[in-house]
Amino acid sequence: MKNILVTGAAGQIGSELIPVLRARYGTDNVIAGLNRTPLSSKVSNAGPSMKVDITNISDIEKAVDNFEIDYIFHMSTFLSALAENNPQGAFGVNIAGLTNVLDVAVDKKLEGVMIPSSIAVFGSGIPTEDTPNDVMLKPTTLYGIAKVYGELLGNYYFQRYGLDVRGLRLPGIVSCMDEMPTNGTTDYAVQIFYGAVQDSSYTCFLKPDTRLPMVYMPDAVKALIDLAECHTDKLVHRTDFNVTAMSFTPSDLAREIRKKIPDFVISYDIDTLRQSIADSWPSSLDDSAARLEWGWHPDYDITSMVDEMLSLVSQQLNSRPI
Ligand code: AKB
Repeated sequence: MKNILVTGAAGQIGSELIPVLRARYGTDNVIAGLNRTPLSSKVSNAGPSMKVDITNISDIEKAVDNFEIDYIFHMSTFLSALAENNPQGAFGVNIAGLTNVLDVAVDKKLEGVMIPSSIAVFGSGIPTEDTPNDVMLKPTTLYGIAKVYGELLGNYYFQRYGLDVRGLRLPGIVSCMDEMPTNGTTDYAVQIFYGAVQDSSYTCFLKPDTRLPMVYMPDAVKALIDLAECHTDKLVHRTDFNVTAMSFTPSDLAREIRKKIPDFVISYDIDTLRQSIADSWPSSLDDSAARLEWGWHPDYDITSMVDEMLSLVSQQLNSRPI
């Protein structure tokens, strides 16, 4: 990888991935591709950026030509609840846009593309605890269907055109940032920290016992880069690695936060759409394929993640020190 384009640069993951890639590959060699949302200052002040609407193939072609791109981290996506609320938009970005990215990568003979998948690929008829990597995929959400399409199309472009497409199934991602996730099902696990630091309280839209797999952002960024950089000979899977670091419920997370903020109170006001999406996803994942094939191992568990999140959010909000 010499010159890298990151699509979805203004999003939850893109805005955290870019500074790490720039530190590794050089500021001028990592191009922030964004569409509507403005870039966070961390990204915009530091290096090149360009408007890339992935539903418009010529935007992707121009970015690749102008910056002599040889690798794309394709991070733009409509998250789960947003996709249910705006199916046309989700078709455009998550299916047509993804296909555009892969088509440009083949035409311009790029070295490779990273396309993150999600725990949303899973649906009914499989174990929900330690869900294995290789099971039947029957998602019930548009977002999940599009992610299965991405995994399969990525494998197909590898077999058919030799394009090195890789991807992993990210769980919910906890992060402290300028950019909040936009209408995902696991967003509560970010919002809760802002409620805890600001008001010692949070109203959660999922039920107290909804257990989902999760990862802290520095580990998610590490996973994306490690998978992109690992030697291809090591890979048996390509676009569909389960990846996880922890599994918890809203009530587990509240208990952990209470260790640092004893008066923290959680209440519940259930969002039926997001609850039904969460209920269709696994509670925990078996990520042994990722561990075996490219050495995945998370650095953070729930306790170290909560400690760091509370102190970062508190610094960010310039509020009481935790
Ligand atoms: C969402 O909640 O939609 C995402 C995901 C798990 O893919 N964070």
